[in-house]
Amino acid sequence: MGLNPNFLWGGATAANQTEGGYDLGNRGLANVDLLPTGKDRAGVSAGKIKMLEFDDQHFYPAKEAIDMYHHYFEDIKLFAEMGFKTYRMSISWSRIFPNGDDEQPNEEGLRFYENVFLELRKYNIEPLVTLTHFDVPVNLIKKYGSWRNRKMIDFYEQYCRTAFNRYKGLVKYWLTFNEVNMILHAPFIGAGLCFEPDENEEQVKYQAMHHQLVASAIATKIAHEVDPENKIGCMLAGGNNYPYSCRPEDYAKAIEKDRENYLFIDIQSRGAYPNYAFKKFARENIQIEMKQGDQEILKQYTVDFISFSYYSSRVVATDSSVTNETAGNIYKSIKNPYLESSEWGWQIDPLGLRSALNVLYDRYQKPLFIVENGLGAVDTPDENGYVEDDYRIDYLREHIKAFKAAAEEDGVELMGYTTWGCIDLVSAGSGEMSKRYGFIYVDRDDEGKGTLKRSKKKSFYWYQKVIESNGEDL
Ligand code: P53
Repeated sequence: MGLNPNFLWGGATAANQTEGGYDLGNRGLANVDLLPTGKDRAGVSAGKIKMLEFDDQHFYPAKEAIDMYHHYFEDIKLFAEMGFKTYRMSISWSRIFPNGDDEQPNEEGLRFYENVFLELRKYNIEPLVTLTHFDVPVNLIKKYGSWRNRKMIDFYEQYCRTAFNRYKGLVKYWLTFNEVNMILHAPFIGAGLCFEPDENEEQVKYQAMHHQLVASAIATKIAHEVDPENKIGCMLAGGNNYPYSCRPEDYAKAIEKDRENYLFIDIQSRGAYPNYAFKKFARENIQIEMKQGDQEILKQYTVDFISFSYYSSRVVATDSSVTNETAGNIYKSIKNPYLESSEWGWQIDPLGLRSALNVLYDRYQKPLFIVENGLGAVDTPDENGYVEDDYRIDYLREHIKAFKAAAEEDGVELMGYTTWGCIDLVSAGSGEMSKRYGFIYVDRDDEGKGTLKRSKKKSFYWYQKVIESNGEDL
Protein backbone atom coordinates (compact mmCIF):
# COMPACT_ATOMS: atom_id res chain seq x y z
CA MET A 1 0.00 0.00 0.00
CA GLY A 2 0.97 3.63 -0.10
CA LEU A 3 1.33 5.91 -3.05
CA ASN A 4 3.77 5.16 -5.84
CA PRO A 5 7.27 6.34 -4.81
CA ASN A 6 7.43 8.49 -7.95
CA PHE A 7 4.21 10.27 -7.09
CA LEU A 8 4.46 13.86 -8.29
CA TRP A 9 3.72 16.13 -5.33
CA GLY A 10 3.78 19.84 -5.94
CA GLY A 11 1.90 23.05 -6.49
CA ALA A 12 0.34 24.93 -9.37
CA THR A 13 0.14 28.49 -10.65
CA ALA A 14 -0.58 30.31 -13.90
CA ALA A 15 1.40 33.05 -15.62
CA ASN A 16 -1.33 35.67 -15.64
CA GLN A 17 -2.02 35.23 -11.94
CA THR A 18 1.59 35.37 -10.75
CA GLU A 19 4.08 36.71 -13.26
CA GLY A 20 3.30 40.36 -13.78
CA GLY A 21 5.88 42.14 -15.94
CA TYR A 22 3.05 42.48 -18.44
CA ASP A 23 4.97 44.97 -20.61
CA LEU A 24 8.51 43.74 -19.98
CA GLY A 25 10.78 41.78 -22.28
CA ASN A 26 8.79 42.69 -25.42
CA ARG A 27 5.73 40.87 -24.14
CA GLY A 28 2.46 41.53 -25.98
CA LEU A 29 -0.91 42.07 -24.31
CA ALA A 30 -3.25 39.14 -23.65
CA ASN A 31 -6.96 38.82 -22.80
CA VAL A 32 -6.05 37.86 -19.23
CA ASP A 33 -4.29 41.20 -18.65
CA LEU A 34 -7.57 42.98 -19.29
CA LEU A 35 -9.65 41.37 -16.56
CA PRO A 36 -10.37 44.08 -14.00
CA THR A 37 -11.22 43.55 -10.34
CA GLY A 38 -14.67 44.64 -9.26
CA LYS A 39 -18.15 44.47 -10.64
CA ASP A 40 -17.27 44.43 -14.34
CA ARG A 41 -15.03 41.38 -14.11
CA ALA A 42 -17.84 38.87 -14.56
CA GLY A 43 -19.13 40.66 -17.66
CA VAL A 44 -15.66 40.92 -19.18
CA SER A 45 -14.90 37.26 -18.36
CA ALA A 46 -18.09 36.19 -20.09
CA GLY A 47 -17.36 38.27 -23.19
CA LYS A 48 -20.42 40.48 -22.62
CA ILE A 49 -18.39 43.61 -21.88
CA LYS A 50 -15.76 44.14 -24.51
CA MET A 51 -12.53 45.34 -22.93
CA LEU A 52 -9.56 45.19 -25.27
CA GLU A 53 -7.65 48.20 -23.91
CA PHE A 54 -6.84 49.35 -20.38
CA ASP A 55 -8.87 52.29 -19.07
CA ASP A 56 -8.50 54.60 -16.05
CA GLN A 57 -11.67 53.42 -14.35
CA HIS A 58 -10.46 49.93 -13.50
CA PHE A 59 -7.66 48.17 -11.64
CA TYR A 60 -5.99 45.32 -13.53
CA PRO A 61 -4.32 42.98 -11.04
CA ALA A 62 -2.53 40.80 -13.60
CA LYS A 63 -0.27 43.67 -14.70
CA GLU A 64 2.02 43.13 -11.72
CA ALA A 65 0.35 40.15 -10.02
CA ILE A 66 2.89 38.87 -7.45
CA ASP A 67 5.77 39.85 -9.72
CA MET A 68 7.15 36.35 -10.09
CA TYR A 69 8.84 37.74 -13.17
CA HIS A 70 11.44 39.13 -10.77
CA HIS A 71 10.98 36.75 -7.82
CA TYR A 72 11.15 33.31 -9.40
CA PHE A 73 14.56 32.41 -7.95
CA GLU A 74 13.29 33.04 -4.45
CA ASP A 75 9.94 31.35 -5.08
CA ILE A 76 11.41 28.20 -6.60
CA LYS A 77 13.81 27.97 -3.69
CA LEU A 78 10.83 27.93 -1.34
CA PHE A 79 9.08 25.27 -3.44
CA ALA A 80 12.25 23.18 -3.24
CA GLU A 81 12.34 23.64 0.51
CA MET A 82 8.84 22.16 0.71
CA GLY A 83 10.17 19.20 -1.27
CA PHE A 84 8.18 19.75 -4.48
CA LYS A 85 8.72 16.99 -7.05
CA THR A 86 6.83 18.98 -9.65
CA TYR A 87 5.73 22.53 -10.27
CA ARG A 88 2.83 23.30 -12.56
CA MET A 89 3.10 26.67 -14.28
CA SER A 90 2.07 28.19 -17.56
CA ILE A 91 3.79 29.97 -20.38
CA SER A 92 2.29 33.28 -21.38
CA TRP A 93 1.70 32.92 -25.13
CA SER A 94 2.16 36.64 -25.73
CA ARG A 95 5.61 36.54 -24.13
CA ILE A 96 6.68 34.11 -26.87
CA PHE A 97 4.61 35.55 -29.73
CA PRO A 98 3.71 39.11 -28.65
CA ASN A 99 1.12 39.50 -31.41
CA GLY A 100 0.34 35.83 -31.87
CA ASP A 101 0.89 36.04 -35.62
CA ASP A 102 4.53 37.14 -35.58
CA GLU A 103 6.89 35.36 -37.98
CA GLN A 104 9.57 34.93 -35.34
CA PRO A 105 9.30 34.21 -31.62
CA ASN A 106 10.47 36.71 -29.04
CA GLU A 107 13.87 35.55 -27.85
CA GLU A 108 13.62 37.40 -24.56
CA GLY A 109 10.43 35.57 -23.67
CA LEU A 110 11.88 32.21 -24.65
CA ARG A 111 14.94 32.87 -22.53
CA PHE A 112 12.85 33.84 -19.52
CA TYR A 113 11.12 30.45 -19.35
CA GLU A 114 14.32 28.61 -20.17
CA ASN A 115 15.84 30.19 -17.07
CA VAL A 116 12.82 29.24 -14.99
CA PHE A 117 13.02 25.62 -16.17
CA LEU A 118 16.76 25.48 -15.52
CA GLU A 119 16.18 26.81 -12.03
CA LEU A 120 13.57 24.11 -11.40
CA ARG A 121 15.87 21.40 -12.74
CA LYS A 122 18.56 22.60 -10.38
CA TYR A 123 16.34 21.33 -7.55
CA ASN A 124 15.11 18.26 -9.47
CA ILE A 125 11.65 19.76 -9.75
CA GLU A 126 9.85 18.45 -12.83
CA PRO A 127 8.06 21.24 -14.68
CA LEU A 128 4.45 20.56 -15.67
CA VAL A 129 3.69 23.22 -18.23
CA THR A 130 0.31 24.54 -19.34
CA LEU A 131 0.63 25.98 -22.83
CA THR A 132 -2.42 28.18 -22.48
CA HIS A 133 -3.79 28.97 -19.07
CA PHE A 134 -6.53 31.19 -20.52
CA ASP A 135 -4.10 33.36 -22.55
CA VAL A 136 -4.86 34.67 -26.00
CA PRO A 137 -2.73 37.48 -27.48
CA VAL A 138 -4.98 40.55 -27.84
CA ASN A 139 -3.88 41.11 -31.41
CA LEU A 140 -5.40 37.74 -32.34
CA ILE A 141 -8.68 38.79 -30.77
CA LYS A 142 -8.77 42.12 -32.59
CA LYS A 143 -7.62 40.84 -35.94
CA TYR A 144 -9.22 37.40 -36.15
CA GLY A 145 -11.91 37.23 -33.46
CA SER A 146 -9.84 34.75 -31.48
CA TRP A 147 -10.77 31.04 -31.46
CA ARG A 148 -13.92 31.50 -33.55
CA ASN A 149 -11.46 31.77 -36.43
CA ARG A 150 -9.83 28.64 -37.84
CA LYS A 151 -6.57 30.50 -38.42
CA MET A 152 -5.98 30.24 -34.67
CA ILE A 153 -5.05 26.60 -35.14
CA ASP A 154 -2.00 27.63 -37.17
CA PHE A 155 -0.91 30.31 -34.70
CA TYR A 156 -1.26 27.91 -31.81
CA GLU A 157 0.62 25.24 -33.73
CA GLN A 158 3.50 27.61 -34.37
CA TYR A 159 3.59 28.60 -30.70
CA CYS A 160 3.54 24.99 -29.47
CA ARG A 161 6.14 23.82 -31.95
CA THR A 162 8.43 26.63 -30.85
CA ALA A 163 8.00 25.69 -27.18
CA PHE A 164 8.48 21.95 -27.75
CA ASN A 165 11.65 22.51 -29.74
CA ARG A 166 13.16 25.06 -27.46
CA TYR A 167 12.40 23.25 -24.19
CA LYS A 168 13.20 19.74 -25.38
CA GLY A 169 15.01 17.96 -22.57
CA LEU A 170 13.87 20.55 -20.02
CA VAL A 171 10.13 19.88 -20.02
CA LYS A 172 8.30 16.64 -20.72
CA TYR A 173 4.85 17.08 -19.11
CA TRP A 174 2.55 19.44 -21.00
CA LEU A 175 -1.10 20.47 -20.82
CA THR A 176 -2.60 21.97 -23.95
CA PHE A 177 -5.50 24.10 -22.61
CA ASN A 178 -6.26 24.86 -18.97
CA GLU A 179 -9.84 23.98 -18.04
CA VAL A 180 -10.73 23.48 -21.67
CA ASN A 181 -14.46 23.38 -20.81
CA MET A 182 -14.28 26.90 -19.29
CA ILE A 183 -15.04 28.25 -22.77
CA LEU A 184 -18.71 27.41 -22.12
CA HIS A 185 -18.86 29.26 -18.80
CA ALA A 186 -16.46 32.21 -19.20
CA PRO A 187 -15.72 32.44 -22.93
CA PHE A 188 -13.52 35.55 -22.79
CA ILE A 189 -11.32 34.01 -20.08
CA GLY A 190 -11.45 30.58 -21.70
CA ALA A 191 -10.95 31.56 -25.33
CA GLY A 192 -10.74 35.33 -25.82
CA LEU A 193 -14.29 35.46 -27.21
CA CYS A 194 -16.31 38.70 -27.10
CA PHE A 195 -19.80 38.61 -28.53
CA GLU A 196 -21.77 40.96 -30.70
CA PRO A 197 -25.31 41.65 -29.43
CA ASP A 198 -27.02 39.73 -32.24
CA GLU A 199 -24.70 36.75 -32.24
CA ASN A 200 -25.64 33.12 -31.54
CA GLU A 201 -23.27 32.63 -28.64
CA GLU A 202 -23.69 28.87 -28.42
CA GLN A 203 -22.79 28.50 -32.07
CA VAL A 204 -19.66 30.65 -31.64
CA LYS A 205 -18.54 28.84 -28.50
CA TYR A 206 -18.84 25.35 -29.96
CA GLN A 207 -17.13 26.39 -33.17
CA ALA A 208 -14.27 27.84 -31.10
CA MET A 209 -14.21 24.64 -29.06
CA HIS A 210 -13.77 22.62 -32.23
CA HIS A 211 -10.80 24.76 -33.24
CA GLN A 212 -9.21 24.36 -29.81
CA LEU A 213 -9.70 20.60 -29.87
CA VAL A 214 -8.12 20.23 -33.30
CA ALA A 215 -5.29 22.53 -32.19
CA SER A 216 -4.80 20.41 -29.07
CA ALA A 217 -4.57 17.21 -31.14
CA ILE A 218 -2.06 18.80 -33.52
CA ALA A 219 0.01 19.96 -30.55
CA THR A 220 -0.05 16.40 -29.20
CA LYS A 221 1.18 15.09 -32.53
CA ILE A 222 4.03 17.59 -32.69
CA ALA A 223 5.03 17.04 -29.06
CA HIS A 224 5.45 13.32 -29.71
CA GLU A 225 7.38 13.93 -32.91
CA VAL A 226 9.75 16.41 -31.30
CA ASP A 227 10.44 14.16 -28.33
CA PRO A 228 8.92 10.71 -27.78
CA GLU A 229 9.47 11.32 -24.06
CA ASN A 230 6.84 14.07 -24.04
CA LYS A 231 3.59 13.32 -22.23
CA ILE A 232 0.58 15.43 -23.10
CA GLY A 233 -2.49 15.90 -20.98
CA CYS A 234 -5.87 17.49 -21.38
CA MET A 235 -7.23 19.56 -18.50
CA LEU A 236 -10.82 19.55 -17.29
CA ALA A 237 -12.50 21.87 -14.81
CA GLY A 238 -13.73 18.93 -12.80
CA GLY A 239 -16.24 18.15 -10.10
CA ASN A 240 -19.37 16.13 -10.75
CA ASN A 241 -23.01 17.12 -10.62
CA TYR A 242 -25.16 15.43 -8.01
CA PRO A 243 -28.91 15.04 -8.41
CA TYR A 244 -30.63 17.13 -5.75
CA SER A 245 -33.04 14.28 -5.01
CA CYS A 246 -33.52 10.68 -6.08
CA ARG A 247 -36.18 11.78 -8.54
CA PRO A 248 -35.24 10.03 -11.79
CA GLU A 249 -35.45 13.42 -13.54
CA ASP A 250 -32.79 14.84 -11.25
CA TYR A 251 -30.43 11.97 -11.97
CA ALA A 252 -31.01 12.32 -15.71
CA LYS A 253 -30.25 16.03 -15.47
CA ALA A 254 -27.02 15.35 -13.55
CA ILE A 255 -25.87 13.02 -16.35
CA GLU A 256 -26.69 15.66 -18.93
CA LYS A 257 -24.83 18.37 -16.99
CA ASP A 258 -21.75 16.21 -16.56
CA ARG A 259 -21.69 15.57 -20.29
CA GLU A 260 -21.32 19.28 -20.99
CA ASN A 261 -17.87 18.93 -19.45
CA TYR A 262 -17.00 15.39 -20.49
CA LEU A 263 -17.63 16.32 -24.10
CA PHE A 264 -14.21 17.97 -24.29
CA ILE A 265 -12.34 15.12 -22.67
CA ASP A 266 -14.27 12.48 -24.59
CA ILE A 267 -12.83 14.05 -27.73
CA GLN A 268 -9.32 14.66 -26.41
CA SER A 269 -9.03 11.24 -24.84
CA ARG A 270 -11.14 8.91 -26.99
CA GLY A 271 -10.59 10.81 -30.19
CA ALA A 272 -14.14 11.34 -31.43
CA TYR A 273 -17.23 13.44 -30.92
CA PRO A 274 -19.69 11.34 -28.92
CA ASN A 275 -23.15 10.65 -30.35
CA TYR A 276 -24.82 12.70 -27.62
CA ALA A 277 -22.95 15.77 -28.88
CA PHE A 278 -24.07 15.34 -32.50
CA LYS A 279 -27.64 14.94 -31.27
CA LYS A 280 -27.40 18.05 -29.12
CA PHE A 281 -25.97 20.10 -31.98
CA ALA A 282 -28.75 18.95 -34.32
CA ARG A 283 -31.42 19.66 -31.72
CA GLU A 284 -30.10 23.13 -30.90
CA ASN A 285 -29.28 24.00 -34.47
CA ILE A 286 -25.56 24.38 -33.80
CA GLN A 287 -23.57 23.87 -36.96
CA ILE A 288 -19.93 23.13 -36.46
CA GLU A 289 -17.83 23.65 -39.51
CA MET A 290 -15.24 20.91 -39.75
CA LYS A 291 -12.57 20.53 -42.34
CA GLN A 292 -11.87 17.29 -44.06
CA GLY A 293 -9.25 15.52 -42.02
CA ASP A 294 -10.27 17.02 -38.67
CA GLN A 295 -11.91 13.85 -37.44
CA GLU A 296 -8.83 11.79 -38.36
CA ILE A 297 -6.59 14.22 -36.50
CA LEU A 298 -8.79 14.00 -33.41
CA LYS A 299 -8.80 10.20 -33.67
CA GLN A 300 -5.08 9.80 -34.13
CA TYR A 301 -3.61 12.21 -31.61
CA THR A 302 -5.29 11.61 -28.29
CA VAL A 303 -3.79 12.64 -24.97
CA ASP A 304 -1.50 10.52 -22.81
CA PHE A 305 -3.11 11.43 -19.51
CA ILE A 306 -6.12 13.24 -18.06
CA SER A 307 -5.62 16.16 -15.71
CA PHE A 308 -8.28 18.12 -13.90
CA SER A 309 -8.99 20.76 -11.29
CA TYR A 310 -11.18 19.91 -8.35
CA TYR A 311 -12.55 22.36 -5.81
CA SER A 312 -16.09 21.24 -5.32
CA SER A 313 -18.97 19.10 -6.48
CA ARG A 314 -22.19 20.65 -7.80
CA VAL A 315 -25.90 19.96 -7.50
CA VAL A 316 -28.69 20.09 -10.09
CA ALA A 317 -32.43 19.96 -9.59
CA THR A 318 -35.41 19.75 -11.93
CA ASP A 319 -37.95 20.96 -9.39
CA SER A 320 -38.18 24.70 -10.05
CA SER A 321 -39.00 25.43 -6.42
CA VAL A 322 -35.44 24.38 -5.49
CA THR A 323 -33.68 27.68 -6.05
CA ASN A 324 -31.18 27.89 -3.23
CA GLU A 325 -27.96 28.65 -5.13
CA THR A 326 -24.43 28.98 -3.77
CA ALA A 327 -22.60 32.25 -4.19
CA GLY A 328 -19.48 33.26 -5.91
CA ASN A 329 -18.66 30.63 -8.49
CA ILE A 330 -18.57 30.91 -12.25
CA TYR A 331 -20.47 27.64 -12.32
CA LYS A 332 -23.88 27.99 -10.78
CA SER A 333 -24.93 25.27 -8.37
CA ILE A 334 -27.76 24.48 -6.02
CA LYS A 335 -26.63 24.47 -2.41
CA ASN A 336 -25.90 21.02 -1.05
CA PRO A 337 -27.42 20.74 2.44
CA TYR A 338 -24.86 18.10 3.46
CA LEU A 339 -21.78 20.21 2.77
CA GLU A 340 -20.03 23.16 4.34
CA SER A 341 -18.87 26.05 2.19
CA SER A 342 -15.76 28.20 1.96
CA GLU A 343 -15.91 31.95 2.60
CA TRP A 344 -16.53 32.33 -1.13
CA GLY A 345 -19.43 29.88 -1.10
CA TRP A 346 -17.55 26.97 -2.70
CA GLN A 347 -18.83 23.73 -1.21
CA ILE A 348 -16.28 21.50 0.43
CA ASP A 349 -16.55 17.87 -0.60
CA PRO A 350 -13.49 15.61 -0.25
CA LEU A 351 -15.40 12.44 -1.05
CA GLY A 352 -16.49 14.13 -4.26
CA LEU A 353 -12.83 14.07 -5.31
CA ARG A 354 -12.64 10.31 -4.82
CA SER A 355 -15.83 9.92 -6.82
CA ALA A 356 -14.56 12.22 -9.59
CA LEU A 357 -11.36 10.18 -9.86
CA ASN A 358 -13.32 6.95 -10.10
CA VAL A 359 -15.72 8.24 -12.70
CA LEU A 360 -12.90 9.65 -14.85
CA TYR A 361 -10.85 6.50 -14.58
CA ASP A 362 -13.81 4.29 -15.48
CA ARG A 363 -14.55 6.48 -18.44
CA TYR A 364 -11.07 6.89 -19.93
CA GLN A 365 -8.72 4.30 -18.38
CA LYS A 366 -5.79 6.66 -18.65
CA PRO A 367 -3.54 7.93 -15.86
CA LEU A 368 -5.05 10.86 -13.96
CA PHE A 369 -3.37 13.93 -12.55
CA ILE A 370 -5.03 16.29 -10.04
CA VAL A 371 -3.48 19.58 -11.10
CA GLU A 372 -5.57 21.99 -9.00
CA ASN A 373 -7.20 21.68 -5.60
CA GLY A 374 -7.24 23.97 -2.61
CA LEU A 375 -9.08 26.39 -0.37
CA GLY A 376 -9.38 30.10 -1.12
CA ALA A 377 -9.54 31.83 2.26
CA VAL A 378 -8.79 35.11 4.00
CA ASP A 379 -5.50 34.91 5.90
CA THR A 380 -4.45 37.15 8.76
CA PRO A 381 -0.68 37.24 9.09
CA ASP A 382 1.17 38.24 12.27
CA GLU A 383 3.89 40.90 12.20
CA ASN A 384 6.34 38.37 10.69
CA GLY A 385 3.98 37.34 7.93
CA TYR A 386 3.21 34.01 9.60
CA VAL A 387 -0.31 32.65 9.15
CA GLU A 388 -1.83 29.95 11.29
CA ASP A 389 -3.90 28.42 8.49
CA ASP A 390 -5.32 25.30 10.06
CA TYR A 391 -8.46 25.67 7.94
CA ARG A 392 -6.32 25.21 4.82
CA ILE A 393 -4.47 22.26 6.28
CA ASP A 394 -7.80 20.62 7.18
CA TYR A 395 -9.15 21.10 3.67
CA LEU A 396 -6.05 19.69 2.02
CA ARG A 397 -5.69 16.80 4.47
CA GLU A 398 -9.21 15.59 3.75
CA HIS A 399 -8.70 15.83 0.01
CA ILE A 400 -5.40 13.98 0.18
CA LYS A 401 -7.07 11.21 2.18
CA ALA A 402 -9.73 11.04 -0.50
CA PHE A 403 -7.35 10.67 -3.44
CA LYS A 404 -5.22 8.20 -1.54
CA ALA A 405 -8.33 6.07 -1.06
CA ALA A 406 -9.03 6.31 -4.79
CA ALA A 407 -5.48 5.16 -5.57
CA GLU A 408 -5.00 2.60 -2.84
CA GLU A 409 -8.46 1.16 -2.40
CA ASP A 410 -10.07 1.69 -5.80
CA GLY A 411 -6.99 1.18 -7.95
CA VAL A 412 -7.18 4.47 -9.83
CA GLU A 413 -3.91 5.28 -11.62
CA LEU A 414 -2.82 8.63 -10.24
CA MET A 415 0.33 10.43 -11.39
CA GLY A 416 0.41 13.32 -8.98
CA TYR A 417 -1.18 16.18 -7.11
CA THR A 418 -0.45 19.88 -7.42
CA THR A 419 -2.32 22.21 -5.06
CA TRP A 420 -3.65 25.40 -6.59
CA GLY A 421 -1.88 28.65 -5.79
CA CYS A 422 0.95 27.10 -3.77
CA ILE A 423 2.08 30.70 -3.41
CA ASP A 424 -0.64 33.35 -2.96
CA LEU A 425 -1.76 34.74 -6.29
CA VAL A 426 -4.49 36.74 -8.01
CA SER A 427 -7.87 34.99 -8.10
CA ALA A 428 -9.08 34.15 -11.60
CA GLY A 429 -12.73 34.41 -10.68
CA SER A 430 -12.67 37.65 -8.69
CA GLY A 431 -9.27 39.29 -9.28
CA GLU A 432 -8.77 39.53 -5.53
CA MET A 433 -5.49 38.89 -3.72
CA SER A 434 -7.41 38.35 -0.50
CA LYS A 435 -8.70 35.00 -1.74
CA ARG A 436 -5.53 33.13 -0.84
CA TYR A 437 -4.59 29.52 -1.54
CA GLY A 438 -0.88 29.48 -0.73
CA PHE A 439 1.58 27.82 1.60
CA ILE A 440 3.53 31.02 1.06
CA TYR A 441 2.02 34.36 2.00
CA VAL A 442 2.59 37.31 -0.32
CA ASP A 443 2.26 40.82 1.05
CA ARG A 444 -0.04 42.41 -1.50
CA ASP A 445 -3.66 43.51 -1.19
CA ASP A 446 -6.65 43.84 -3.49
CA GLU A 447 -5.60 47.35 -4.58
CA GLY A 448 -2.08 46.22 -5.42
CA LYS A 449 -0.48 47.70 -2.32
CA GLY A 450 2.15 45.81 -0.34
CA THR A 451 5.84 44.96 -0.27
CA LEU A 452 5.51 41.65 -2.17
CA LYS A 453 7.46 40.04 0.64
CA ARG A 454 7.10 36.25 0.83
CA SER A 455 6.65 34.41 4.14
CA LYS A 456 5.90 30.84 5.18
CA LYS A 457 2.53 29.89 6.61
CA LYS A 458 1.88 27.00 8.99
CA SER A 459 0.72 24.93 6.00
CA PHE A 460 4.20 25.29 4.48
CA TYR A 461 5.71 23.11 7.20
CA TRP A 462 2.77 20.76 7.11
CA TYR A 463 3.00 20.16 3.34
CA GLN A 464 6.75 19.64 3.63
CA LYS A 465 6.05 16.78 6.02
CA VAL A 466 3.33 15.37 3.78
CA ILE A 467 5.67 15.23 0.80
CA GLU A 468 8.56 13.88 2.84
CA SER A 469 6.39 10.96 4.02
CA ASN A 470 4.83 10.44 0.56
CA GLY A 471 1.42 11.25 1.97
CA GLU A 472 1.61 9.02 5.05
CA ASP A 473 2.04 11.75 7.66
CA LEU A 474 -1.01 13.93 7.32
P1 P53 B 1 -10.37 31.39 -8.22
C1 P53 B 1 -13.54 29.63 -11.42
C2 P53 B 1 -13.31 30.78 -12.11
C3 P53 B 1 -12.21 30.89 -12.94
C4 P53 B 1 -11.35 29.84 -13.07
O1 P53 B 1 -10.37 29.93 -8.88
C5 P53 B 1 -11.58 28.70 -12.36
C6 P53 B 1 -12.67 28.58 -11.52
C7 P53 B 1 -12.91 27.36 -10.72
O2 P53 B 1 -13.46 26.32 -11.38
O3 P53 B 1 -10.77 27.66 -12.50
C8 P53 B 1 -9.51 27.46 -11.90
O4 P53 B 1 -9.06 31.98 -8.54
C9 P53 B 1 -8.42 28.07 -12.71
C10 P53 B 1 -7.47 28.90 -11.92
C11 P53 B 1 -8.18 29.58 -10.78
C12 P53 B 1 -8.72 28.50 -9.86
O5 P53 B 1 -9.66 27.74 -10.55
O6 P53 B 1 -11.51 32.09 -8.84
O7 P53 B 1 -7.72 27.13 -13.49
O8 P53 B 1 -6.85 29.80 -12.80
O9 P53 B 1 -7.39 30.48 -10.08
C13 P53 B 1 -9.37 29.02 -8.59
O10 P53 B 1 -10.53 31.17 -6.75
